[in-house]
Amino acid sequence: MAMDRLSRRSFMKLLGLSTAAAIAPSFLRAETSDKKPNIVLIYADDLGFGDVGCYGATTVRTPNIDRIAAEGIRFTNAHSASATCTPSRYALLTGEYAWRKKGTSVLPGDARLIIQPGRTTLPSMLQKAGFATGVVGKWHLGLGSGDLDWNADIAPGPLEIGFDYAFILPATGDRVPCVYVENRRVVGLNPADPIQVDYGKPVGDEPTGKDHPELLKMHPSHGHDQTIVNGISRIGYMSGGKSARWIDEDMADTLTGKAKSFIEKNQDRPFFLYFATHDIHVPRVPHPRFVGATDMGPRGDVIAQLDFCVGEILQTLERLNLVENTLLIFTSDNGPVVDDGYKDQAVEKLGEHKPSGPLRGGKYSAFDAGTRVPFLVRWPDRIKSGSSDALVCQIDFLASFAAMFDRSLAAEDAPDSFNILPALLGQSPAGRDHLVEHAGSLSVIEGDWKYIEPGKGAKFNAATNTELGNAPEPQLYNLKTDIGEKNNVASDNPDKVQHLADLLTKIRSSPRSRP
Ligand code: NG6
Ligand code: CA
Repeated sequence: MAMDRLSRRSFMKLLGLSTAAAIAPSFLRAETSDKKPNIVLIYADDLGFGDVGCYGATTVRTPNIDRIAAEGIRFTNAHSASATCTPSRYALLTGEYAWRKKGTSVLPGDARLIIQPGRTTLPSMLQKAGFATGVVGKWHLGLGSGDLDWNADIAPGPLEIGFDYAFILPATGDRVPCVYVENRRVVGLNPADPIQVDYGKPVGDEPTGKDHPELLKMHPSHGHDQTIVNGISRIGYMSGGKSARWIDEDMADTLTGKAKSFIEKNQDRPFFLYFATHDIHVPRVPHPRFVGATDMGPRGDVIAQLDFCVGEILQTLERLNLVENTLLIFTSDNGPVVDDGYKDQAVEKLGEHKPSGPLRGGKYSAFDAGTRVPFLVRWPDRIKSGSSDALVCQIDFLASFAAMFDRSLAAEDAPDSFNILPALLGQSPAGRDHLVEHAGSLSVIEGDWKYIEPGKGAKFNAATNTELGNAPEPQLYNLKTDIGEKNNVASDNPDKVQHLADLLTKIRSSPRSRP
């Protein structure tokens, strides 16, 4: 007889057992593994391949993240779909390469929603499969349909594309409006002090970082000199909403608290939580208890803070006996950057730490550190721990989970999402056979080879100190023998170059790459 979670819990109580998952009799465990797992996706921001202990970092301790690696699968060739935030998140939720759609690059905080309500998304598919769906944290996919009034209902947004619950930062920590939106409303807004937002010209009489640097507790190194909120100047102008403005120092705790309550509220049914942390994006403003947690200044300290927040999620799952049947994913939206626009000592205090590990480039870059990111999957009921070098991408979650829950996809759905479930669950060493990476130039990886198409973009960004990977000539790297992309072997392998250039042309000229 099928037993739902509630009755299973009551049954365990009757037996006088509290930690059901750990010590459940075998007939109950077998029953558990036939159930839909919960899915928790922890999506860090700007966390690099080398930024955490389980990928080689030694100057910051990340015991909680490392624990997921030890108990799950640590992927070494896993990618975000793009080297910046908005396009990665667009692809993650829609299963479509963002470069196919105009208007999907890094968005201002007053952009309209770029995902069409009604289309199949990762959360809408899971919602139809019976999951409670929630997003907590950074959104950065636009809100409303143009000329948004922040003082009224904010829609369309997450609730219109498949989430039952949302507690979000509209864009990024460094972009106005600096307020949280819960479902369709700004949290804590006083109607007598309405919010106005503008990305073109100043609004109200709020001081800016440009005119009043003496008011700043953290100074910009590039950009970020418009409205000052909480002593930090941002991108964009806002006025009003004083009672609703966030305090950066409290953001990690606020978001983690909301993520934990979502898990608690939905513990008795399958749930999907997309927990998109603000850490370790700029401005890096850890809570005072993490200040000095590392010797690397704020960038290191917010890694420690991120790890603490991950620990809170792990503990919540443990407390609620949800560990065994929760598929937990930890990854990042793009690669690392050291100076991303604030003078926060990240450069001066970096020391021996290598945010990109052995890879070349970082955030914004066509070189592999742009998209190759930490990627861990843990599901004690079904997955044996280990590591995998399968080629996988976050864009694949939609097709993979659709397959897992027997949801069929229409031809136009998730056009670039592959079912890589066997790789995700550690049952197969093979993931995708190819992947298009997106930064300035497009690249394509197939097997050991990576081709970066010729492009007119700059080779180097001095402000962020990033090798962008663009070049006027074709680039070809053998990632197996040259993971650092040091030797362009295009001229020695013209056939390979031609083959990969043709593959890229084919993918680009057809509306989908999914089989
Ligand atoms: C850049 C910002 C950077 C960051 C990035 C988006 C400046 C000078 N730089 O334009 O600080 O906000 O956009 O980051 O303004 S992302 O992770 O959301 O893609
Ligand atoms: Ca990012």
